[in-house]
Amino acid sequence: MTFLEPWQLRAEFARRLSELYGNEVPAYNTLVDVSADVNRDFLQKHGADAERLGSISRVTAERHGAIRLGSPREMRQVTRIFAAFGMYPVGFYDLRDASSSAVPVVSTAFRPLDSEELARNPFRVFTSMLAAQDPRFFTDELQRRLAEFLDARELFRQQLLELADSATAQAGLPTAEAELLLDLATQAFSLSTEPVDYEWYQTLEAVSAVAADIGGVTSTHINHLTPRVLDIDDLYQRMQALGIEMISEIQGPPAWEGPDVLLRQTSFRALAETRSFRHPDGIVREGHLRVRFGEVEARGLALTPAGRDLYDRLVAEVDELLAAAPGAATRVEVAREVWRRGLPATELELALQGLAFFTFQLDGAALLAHPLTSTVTMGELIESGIAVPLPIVYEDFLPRSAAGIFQSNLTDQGTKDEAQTGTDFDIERMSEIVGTTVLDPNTLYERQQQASIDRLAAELHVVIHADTVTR
Ligand code: OOG
Ligand code: NI
Repeated sequence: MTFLEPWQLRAEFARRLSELYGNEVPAYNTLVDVSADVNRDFLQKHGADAERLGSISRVTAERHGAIRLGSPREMRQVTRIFAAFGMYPVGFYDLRDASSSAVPVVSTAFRPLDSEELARNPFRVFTSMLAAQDPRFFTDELQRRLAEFLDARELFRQQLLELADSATAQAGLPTAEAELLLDLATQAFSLSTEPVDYEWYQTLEAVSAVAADIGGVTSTHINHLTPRVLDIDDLYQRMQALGIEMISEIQGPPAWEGPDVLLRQTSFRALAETRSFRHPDGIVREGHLRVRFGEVEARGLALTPAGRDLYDRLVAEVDELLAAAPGAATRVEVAREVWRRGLPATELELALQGLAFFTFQLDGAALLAHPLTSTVTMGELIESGIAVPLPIVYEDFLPRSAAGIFQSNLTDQGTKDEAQTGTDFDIERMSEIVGTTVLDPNTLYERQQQASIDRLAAELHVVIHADTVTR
């Protein structure tokens, strides 16, 4: 291979980060091994059906990473680096109000956009930026000190940024340069051995452990790297059987008989890692930090805006029921009941009600049995079996789960002054920050679904009219 295309660079980047993180956090390797076992057993049990939401080769290599940066300048730089790997910002997540602990960050996720690119390697990185000017978390004085500290540090070397730009411009790089890009990019996310300023770290930690993890050190690092499994309940049980303490429950939708939607995630608690600290007396001593953990995820169907509204209503109903009868049942038990009442039990029903995104495959035998008129609706094509819906997998994140993941690893609530008004952030503001349009995930899923409907219409020589499915 003399030239590496973006997807090849991306796959190799993910592989190297995985190797790096496995050396830094050995428990991650256990998680990856158990995930591989779970996936192999699931495939054996379910055959081809197991691959409905992604080929086994994709799922086996699939990871998401999480990183945390300090400023718009750093966000713009990382955007340039990820572009070299064919990863672009998708979605906006505001985690500042999503949990009761102080999590002063706003986030986006960098990922491939096209289904072909995702199929080749779906590596994505959940990227958070410290909301360093939010007065609910940081006093004026602290804001000033933070800005000074963040302005002075350099997370990404000039050479790395220039190589990344060159890879973006050429849609890839010749081997020798690719090698250098990959080295520098991987290195930029390794845990630094440089002593941490003890007093400064403590000052930030009093506000939020997340703020200290981001703004208390002069470099960045991977917070976690997450493999994907086809059966997260099985994974959870196997990890516990190995004596690894998991967080108390699986985040996101409950386990139930119907289709898996969106994203389910769980993690083991952050492990104590040795770090060196420079104390006010000038002496460097060893200490421990618990910030990095292991997470695992299972992905389900992407929901349409209507489906997502329904999902959000169901989640709110679960909250209400739990609040009305605290301790009577676990969140997961309550959610399962609410799901059974509220969510269609089959993929076909989700498709007919326009609640999830699909691509469509033509069934020739069904077509022979049902002669078509020149105009039809998607609903008619699905009901007659002519259009077979194939689920589109959810490629993004959930703010509440993300906040739950952050929170489950905080031992201290931190502080938040609710009397202050928070700084405004939204997807447009995030676009300005990263220097390129942050895409709305729904636009991407809709585009993929519509392209499939257009192909079907062309194959069938019919006009497909809008109905629930297509709206
Ligand atoms: C990111 C937490 C969010 C997910 O999978 O939802 C996340 C972080 O802890 O930095 O990774
Ligand atoms: Ni994560």
